[in-house]
Amino acid sequence: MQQCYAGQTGPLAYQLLQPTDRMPAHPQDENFAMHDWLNNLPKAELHLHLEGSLEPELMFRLAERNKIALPWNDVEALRSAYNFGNLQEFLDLYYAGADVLRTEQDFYDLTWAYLQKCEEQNVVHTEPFFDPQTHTDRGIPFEAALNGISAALADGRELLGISSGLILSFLRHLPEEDAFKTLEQALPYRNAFFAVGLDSSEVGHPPSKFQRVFDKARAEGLLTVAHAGEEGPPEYIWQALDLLKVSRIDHGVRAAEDPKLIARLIEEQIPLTVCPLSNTKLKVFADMRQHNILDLLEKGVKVTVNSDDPAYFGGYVTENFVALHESLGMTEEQARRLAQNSLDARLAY
Ligand code: ES4
Ligand code: ZN
Repeated sequence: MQQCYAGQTGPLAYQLLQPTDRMPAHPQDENFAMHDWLNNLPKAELHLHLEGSLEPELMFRLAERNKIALPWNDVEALRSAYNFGNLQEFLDLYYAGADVLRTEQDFYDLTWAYLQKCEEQNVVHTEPFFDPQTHTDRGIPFEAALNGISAALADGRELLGISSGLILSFLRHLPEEDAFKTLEQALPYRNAFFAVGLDSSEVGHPPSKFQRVFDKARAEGLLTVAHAGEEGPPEYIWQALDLLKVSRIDHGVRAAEDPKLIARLIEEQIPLTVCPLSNTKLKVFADMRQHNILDLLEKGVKVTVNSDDPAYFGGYVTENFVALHESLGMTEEQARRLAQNSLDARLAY
């Protein structure tokens, strides 16, 4: 019999809604705010770190449950620490926060909370990342993380009608050898994920460092994706395409500096999973008004809108769409194209 993970606020208490029940109303209806229209637009999320969806409230609850002392007094003190000058400053806090995740139930609760957000925002399909090394390096069994996450994704499919596929992501600041060990550890559960990815500190850790482990993953029938061109140069995007043979680029906004690369992304319709709020919170762009996502869209690049680490960056997918509307004047027609791109760029079914 399947173990019951959900508590009082779990799936059984949750009202079932099919995505098709909530097709968008038209924004010309005066009473219908753009926020609601964007929220109701059916969309897929293709760039989301489950560890980055750990909201401060849940972090404190899990710390209490696992008898862990946090270095912040309360949720407000923690939230006020969310001021980042760059990617590394964020990653330091993100790894510290992930320390409250200890048991299979913790990983279930984390994933279930994220899926409830998807349901609220009409995210009908999601392809989240998780970072096994963030947990195994702290002595947490690989199976605790994978089983908790997989059980929640299965409940999301069954109870919320949200389809999904999991991406196992390697930490690029660690040696390739460690990524090999992680892949070996994961292969007995080959059916629990469909792709491997590459994340963490980008600059100084080019995709070429992971060519052999990605070769091995592809030989096992896994698809590949990689973070590239977030803080790193366009060269890292070329490497992700040519050496790691990725199906999508995560972030990729620095491709704009290389016209030949842009031509290739358009020609081959390679999706970019862009994360606008993340990019401004981590100072990839100084201000949302400088973000290049709509320029890329109008050039014909297959860009999508994603939340990356929503608990840390100020919002989920809807809030990212709203920011593009408010700061860049994204139109209804552009929003539809961005949402359609996300559905077209799905890799897992
Ligand atoms: C990440 Cl924004 C970002 N970049 C690279 N690695 C990450 N892991 C979680 N968020
Ligand atoms: Zn990311």
